[in-house]
Amino acid sequence: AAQLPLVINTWPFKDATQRAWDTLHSGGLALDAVEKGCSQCEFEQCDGTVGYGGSPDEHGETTLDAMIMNGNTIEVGAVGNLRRIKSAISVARAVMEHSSHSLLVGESASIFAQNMGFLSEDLTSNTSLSIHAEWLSKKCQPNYWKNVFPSAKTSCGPYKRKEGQWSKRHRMPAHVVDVHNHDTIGMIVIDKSRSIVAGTSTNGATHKIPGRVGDSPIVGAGAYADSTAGAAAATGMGDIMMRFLPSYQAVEYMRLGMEPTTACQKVIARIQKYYPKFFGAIICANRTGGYGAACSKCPGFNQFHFMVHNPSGTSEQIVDCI
Ligand code: SD4
Repeated sequence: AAQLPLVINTWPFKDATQRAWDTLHSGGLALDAVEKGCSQCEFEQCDGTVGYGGSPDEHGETTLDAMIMNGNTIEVGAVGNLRRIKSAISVARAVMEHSSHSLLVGESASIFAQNMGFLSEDLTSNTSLSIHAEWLSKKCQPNYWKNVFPSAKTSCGPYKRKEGQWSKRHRMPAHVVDVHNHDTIGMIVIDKSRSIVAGTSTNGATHKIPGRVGDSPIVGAGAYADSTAGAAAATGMGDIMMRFLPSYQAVEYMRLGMEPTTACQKVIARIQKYYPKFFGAIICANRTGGYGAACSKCPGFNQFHFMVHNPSGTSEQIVDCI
């Protein structure tokens, strides 16, 4: 049976779940719980795909995408392509609370963060440097995109790009989000007062073209929250998923009375109509604390793991992909 409060997040990022739960337990609001939970992953560099030191872009730089949405007020703060600042979710919250804007990007977002007192630091690590160096040393990358875009040619690194020419194939990043290179933290928290907050944090897609912003900081794509209906958060191939506003869609399905699991499945099925082998998953929670998840089956990905914490305890849950 549905119970409140509820913390649910993508992937088995247990410490993030615990941190969010502890935040609620010590009197924090849903907003604080989502911020602290996602911060925990940024700090731990969950799977190398959240926080600093992972997913280097074509130039070897790690940049971060994050958002937070308050489902009571429908306020949002987000950052895309954030440079040199480790705590992306907290900067997103600062955008929400200390500006009248919803999304800041790139160097300007970093300057905003610095002005707000966030520490400016190098986001590269030995790991991200070696991922980048290895990629540069290879002539052509294994083309995961073939599964998604059957017509795609082998995609190669930036050295193959002719100056000033942006052919169709070069619009695809050489090697981006796949099952071995996944993991945005997406988190939904419902506190005792039934406030619903959703958030995301990620370092995006490996070897992305500098300037690429994924789905995670896009309202309705990476996450959505409306305390009168529910919330959702997505993970996977952001370049594809953001075209469907999956989180918004899932919340709207729940508003119409659909069960969370069904809402998640319908969203995944819609994307599959256009991209049958895309890699992605979504988690959903309705306003009473019911929750669900769904994922898209693709090579190497049959099951999706996510975390749940409510008054009955904490558990890692597994859903079979459709
Ligand atoms: C992105 N959605 O930037 C993110 C990455 C991700 O699981 O979630 N991977 O596309």
